Amino acid sequence: MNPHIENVVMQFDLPDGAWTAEPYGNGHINETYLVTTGEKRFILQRVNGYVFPKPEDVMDNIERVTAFLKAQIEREGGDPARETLTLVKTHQGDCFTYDREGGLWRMYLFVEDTVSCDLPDTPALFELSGEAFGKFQRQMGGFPADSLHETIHDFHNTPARYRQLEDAIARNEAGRLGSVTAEIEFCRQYEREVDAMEAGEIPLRVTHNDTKLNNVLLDRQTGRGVCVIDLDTVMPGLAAYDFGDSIRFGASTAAEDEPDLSRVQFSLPMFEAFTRGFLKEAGQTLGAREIGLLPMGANLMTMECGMRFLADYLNGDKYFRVHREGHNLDRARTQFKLVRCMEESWAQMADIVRHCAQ
Ligand code: ADP
Ligand code: GN1
Ligand code: MG
Repeated sequence: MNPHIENVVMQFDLPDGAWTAEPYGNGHINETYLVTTGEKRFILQRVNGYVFPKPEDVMDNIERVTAFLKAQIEREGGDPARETLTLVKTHQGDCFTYDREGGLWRMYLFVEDTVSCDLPDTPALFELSGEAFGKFQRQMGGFPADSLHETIHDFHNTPARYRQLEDAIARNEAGRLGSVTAEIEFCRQYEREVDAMEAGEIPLRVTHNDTKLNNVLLDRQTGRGVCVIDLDTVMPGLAAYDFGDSIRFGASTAAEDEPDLSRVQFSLPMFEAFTRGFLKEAGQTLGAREIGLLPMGANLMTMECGMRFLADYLNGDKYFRVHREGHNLDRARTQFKLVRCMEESWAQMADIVRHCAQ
C-alpha cells in the first residue's frame, strides 16, 4: 500500500467516521484503491506521473468531459450520477490533491452494482460493451475536440510507436534483446503497413482511446453498459481506434497475457457481436469511409499495442504494471498472434462490418 494513503484520504470531503482502503482492479497504469466509509464506497487513484507527464491536464479534460456527459445524459433521461464518473472534491473544493512527493491523487464515487470484466463471457455481453463505447462516442459528438489537452503525445500514432520500438531496440536498456528476435522480425515486416491510417481525410472525433472491456462498468444483473470509465486518454482521435482497441482485447479467446499461445485465437462471433453493438449506437454518426476502416482499426490497434508491450519489455517494464517475469513479453506475443489470426479472417471481418452497417 502506498505510504501516503492516510494523508491523502483525509484531504477529500468524505462522510465522517472510520475508513478502510485496499488495492483494487486490474488496470495497468494508475494505482487504484477502494475506499470504504460506513455504507459508502469510493475509488481513490494516484495518477501515473511517468505515463502522464502533465496530470493536471488529465484532470482538466476529465472535469470538462464528465460535466458535458452529465448534461447529455440528463437530456436523454438517464442517471448522471451512475452513467458517468463523478469526482469527489477535497475540503478545499478541488478535484484532486497531491501527496508529499508531488503525486496527484483523485477520487470518484464507486459505481455500485456493476462488474468490470477481463474477458467477455459471451458475445451478448461483448455486444453490450460495444453499445456502451458506441454510445460514449455518440454522446461526445458535440464536444469541441480541439479544446482537449493531448494527455499523451502521439498516443495512437502507430508510425511513432514503431519508431519508439526501434529506439528501444537500439538502446536495449534491460539487456533483453536476445530473447525477442522473432518478435522484432515480425514488427519489421509490418513497418510499411503501420501508417495505413494516415492516408486520406478521416474526421477527428472525441475518442476514448482506451476501450478495453474492463474500462466499461456493466450492470451486474443485465450486463448492459452502465458507465464508461478510465477517461485519462479522452482526446481527439479516429473512430477506428476505439473500435479497434475493444476488438483486440475482447475478440481474443484468451486473456491479454496468456502465455500459452495455442489458446489465443481471434473470435469472429465476438467480432460480429461487438460490431453490431458499436454501430447500433455510433453508426449514424460515422461516415462510410470511417466504417470501412473499422477492420483496419482492429488490426492496427492490436499491432500497435503489441509493439508498445515489446518496447516496454526492452526498456525494463517502466510503463505497464507487471506481475511476473516476462509479463510484457507474454502480452506482446498474444497481440502478434492475434494480428496473424486477423489476417486470415480479413475478408469475413469486412463482410461483417458491411452487414452490420446496413
Ligand atoms: P487504469 O488506468 O490503471 O486502468 P482505471 O481507471 O481503469 O485505471 O481503474 C482500474 C479499475 O478500477 C477499473 O478497471 C475498474 O474495475 C475499477 N474502477 C475504476 N473506477 C471505478 C468506479 N468509479 N466505480 C467502480 N469501479 C471502478
Ligand atoms: C493500458 O489503463 P489501462 O490498463 O486501462 C493502456 C492502454 C493499453 C492497455 C493494454 C494510458 O490500459 O493504452 O491498450 O493498457 N493505457 C495507457 O491492456 O497507456
Ligand atoms: Mg483501465
